[in-house]
Amino acid sequence: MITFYQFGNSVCCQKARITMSEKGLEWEAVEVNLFRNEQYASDYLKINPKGVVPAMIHDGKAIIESTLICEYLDDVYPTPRLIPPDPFLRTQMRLWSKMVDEGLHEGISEISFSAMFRERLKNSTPEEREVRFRNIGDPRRRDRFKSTYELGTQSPFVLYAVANYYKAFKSMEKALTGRGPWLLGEALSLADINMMPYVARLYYLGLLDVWIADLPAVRAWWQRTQQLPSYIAGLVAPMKPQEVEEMAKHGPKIRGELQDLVGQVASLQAQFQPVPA
Ligand SMILES: N[C@@H](CCC(=O)N[C@@H](CS)C(=O)NCC(=O)O)C(=O)O
Repeated sequence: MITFYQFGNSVCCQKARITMSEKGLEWEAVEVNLFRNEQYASDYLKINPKGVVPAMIHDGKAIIESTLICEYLDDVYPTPRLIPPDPFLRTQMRLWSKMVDEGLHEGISEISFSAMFRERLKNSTPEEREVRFRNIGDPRRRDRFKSTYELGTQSPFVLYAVANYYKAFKSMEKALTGRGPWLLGEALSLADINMMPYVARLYYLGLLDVWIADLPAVRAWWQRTQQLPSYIAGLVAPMKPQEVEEMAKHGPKIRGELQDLVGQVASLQAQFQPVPA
C-alpha cells in the first residue's frame, strides 16, 4: 500500500507519479496544499521533516526526496526496470538526477516563482507571507527566495537558473544525437523521468523554445515524451485547467527577459577556452 503526499502541480511530485504510472502501481493520494502552508503542519513534518512535498509511506515507512522515492520504487517494484542494471549506465543515469537535484530543481522554482508565484505572494495576506518567510530555515534558501521575490528576473538566482537549463539542454542534445530514443539509449530510464517535469514546466509556461529552438534532438525527445502514457497519467492528467491557464498566462510575461539571460549565458560559454596541454 502506497500513500503519496503531493501537491497537484509540483514538479517533484510529477516525477514520482510518472514513475508509479510506468510501473502500473496504485496509490492513495493525500493533498498537501503548499499555498495554505500545509507542508508546515506538525503532523506532516513528522512524515517529511523538510516541510516539502512529495513524501511517500510504504509498508509503514516514510520515504522522502523525489529522487530517492523513484529509486526506492524501482528497487521494490522492478518491472519495468528504470535503473539500468549495468553499473556504468547507472552512473550515467544518476548524473541526470544530480543535474536535476543540484540545479534544475532550484532553477525551475526561480523561473516559476518569478513568472507566477511572486505575483501570487504579493497578493497574499501579510500573515501568509510572514509564515512563508519565517519558515525558510536554511539561510541560502531564504536569500534566494527573498531575492527573487524582490527582484524577479533581475535576481542573480534567475540567471543561475537560466544557466543550469542551458547546460542541461546542451547535455541532452549531446546525449541524444545519433543515439536515443531515450537519454541512456534504447530503454526509458529514471534519467528521462527525472527530466520530464522540468522540461514540461517550461513548455506550459510557454518558455521551452527559448532554450531548445535550435536543439533538434531535444525537440524530438520532447515530442516522444508527450506521447508516453506514464507521462500523460502522471503529469498531464492530474493538472487542473486553472493551473494550465495560470502558467500559459504568466510565463510569456518574462519571456523577453529570459531570452536576454540565455544570450548572456551563451556569450559567457563562448568565452570558455580549454587550456592547451
Ligand atoms: N529535493 C526535494 C525538493 C522538494 C521540494 O522542493 N518540493 C517543493 C514542491 S516541488 C515544495 O514542497 N515546496 C514547498 C516550500 O518550499 O515551502 C525533492 O526532490 O523531493
